Amino acid sequence: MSATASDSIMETGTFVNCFLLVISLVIIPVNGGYDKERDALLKGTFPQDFIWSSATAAYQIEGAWNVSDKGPSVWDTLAHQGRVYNQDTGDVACDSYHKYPEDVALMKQMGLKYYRFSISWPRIFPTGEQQDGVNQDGVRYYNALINELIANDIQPMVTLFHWDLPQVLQDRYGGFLNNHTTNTTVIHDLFGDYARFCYQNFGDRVKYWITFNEPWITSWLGYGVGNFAPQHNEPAEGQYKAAHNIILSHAKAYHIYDDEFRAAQNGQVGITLNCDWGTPKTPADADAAIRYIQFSMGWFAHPIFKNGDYPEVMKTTMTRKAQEEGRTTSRLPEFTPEQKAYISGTGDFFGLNHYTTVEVTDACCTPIENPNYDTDKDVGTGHAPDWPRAASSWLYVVPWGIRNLLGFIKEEYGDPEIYVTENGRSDHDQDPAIMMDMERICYYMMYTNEVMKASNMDNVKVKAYTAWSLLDNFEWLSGYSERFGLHYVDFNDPTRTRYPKASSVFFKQLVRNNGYPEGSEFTKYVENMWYFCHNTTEAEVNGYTGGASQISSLFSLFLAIPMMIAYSLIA
Ligand code: GBH
Repeated sequence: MSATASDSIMETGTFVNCFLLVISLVIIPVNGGYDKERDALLKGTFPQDFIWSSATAAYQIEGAWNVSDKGPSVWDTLAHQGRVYNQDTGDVACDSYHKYPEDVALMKQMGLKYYRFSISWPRIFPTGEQQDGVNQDGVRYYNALINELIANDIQPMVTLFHWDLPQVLQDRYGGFLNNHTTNTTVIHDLFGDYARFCYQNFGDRVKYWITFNEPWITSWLGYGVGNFAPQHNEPAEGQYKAAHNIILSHAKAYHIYDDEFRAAQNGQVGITLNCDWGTPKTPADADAAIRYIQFSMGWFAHPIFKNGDYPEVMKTTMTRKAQEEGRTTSRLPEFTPEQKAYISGTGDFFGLNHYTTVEVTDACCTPIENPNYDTDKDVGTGHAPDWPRAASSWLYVVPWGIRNLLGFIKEEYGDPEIYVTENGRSDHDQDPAIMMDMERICYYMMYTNEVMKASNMDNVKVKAYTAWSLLDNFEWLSGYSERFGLHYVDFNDPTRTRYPKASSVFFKQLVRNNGYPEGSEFTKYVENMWYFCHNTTEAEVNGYTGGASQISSLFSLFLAIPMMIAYSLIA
């Protein structure tokens, strides 16, 4: 198979279509749950200027962890301590530091006009502080990547912080734990300086900036639980202090753009928040479901997009907890009135990373021995038995969840412009590799259709959809064992050759059609696939789990062969 995917799989795939239709009708689905009305295919297209993109992050793809003067990040440290599955590290990853022209070529091949990537702070400032020196090779690298994108008519969308904090900042200042209650916190200024440097050097060509990717992760997993870098374990308070600092650092970076660059560069600055949709298990759990969302997305979105302050339910809950715990002050810090004014309205767009849905139950008022963010919420989370699963343990496939979440954001935050900055599905790293990644095709098909429903039926201002990820890459604590890519990367191959998966061909057609227009060949293909996509599990398609039945393996064989034929015709 060569690394060039042609356009024609959908057009030549009639045989495959018929075959799939027959298969779907013959095999009785084990995992049903198809709701005829809710899950029906919507035909139509996205608005004309809709942004189709794919995403990556520096530590997950770049490699070159110590070339030139790059400083170590907290993730280099964690990985080098052997804390990742299989002792994997991001030392080489996809080697995109050297192979970025190939990455750009893959996007070009897919017809993508936008690319979301992140800049590694310690690759620019090795210690995190400009006064200690700038790594010019790092600046050259991002300039070269950006120029290559522009030359190929692909707009860069840049994340300033995707978790790879300079290790030196953690050591010197405690990273995002630094002095969280004062107004002169060093970390805010340092993040501001870093943002300013990026605007100065890249802002003539970069028009979309994302300050932080998923501050929830950095706060809770990085400074609360401590299983993610920088591995600070303080589950009662660490996450609240870190989040407080991150929100203020975000606001600083926003204001710097506003005050010093917006007039000349005319770009946009937002933040990307992750949120699972929380659906109440019973009607009695409705409040709990809202609380779940307010404690995750609202924690950051409420201050930034609403009124400069934490959600009311978070504040009252934490005040009550303080009383129960015999504390004089809440573990949730307070913003001063000046800070509230400074934070409020600091998002030109609302970046959303969404993958999955949880079923929420009210777990109110259980006694607390070791207070922590998980029990603070007074909720329990689970999953309905008929939700299909991806390779990542937390990823259940519930397409309608994203439509609900988009509607919630519209209502709650005053109808902001929403950029879906990540959405996608993982496969296991298995042999033979999953190249005919039907489950991923189904995922993108179903989720983008729900996004289109939000846009066209619910009038949510969704401006962008971004697939995670362009490439298989370093999946944090899971290392290379979970693959999210539209392109396969062989991590045992020193040249890190990229191979398009079937999903990249599907996605290309989706982009070209800008949705699911009535009457197109592509939409006919999708119609034929629709039922199949809503009624299979990973086990049935890939025969992966130990308990896979005869039917499952037969099924995967019958599915794989015609797909392989169709695919090899175009390779
Ligand atoms: C995103 O996070 C990241 O931005 C991206 O870098 C990553 O590669 C991608 O998703 C895929 O994971 O079971 O308690 O450990 C996704 C949001 C939320 C998913 C936390 C994993 C782990 C919950 N993540 N979740 S836990």
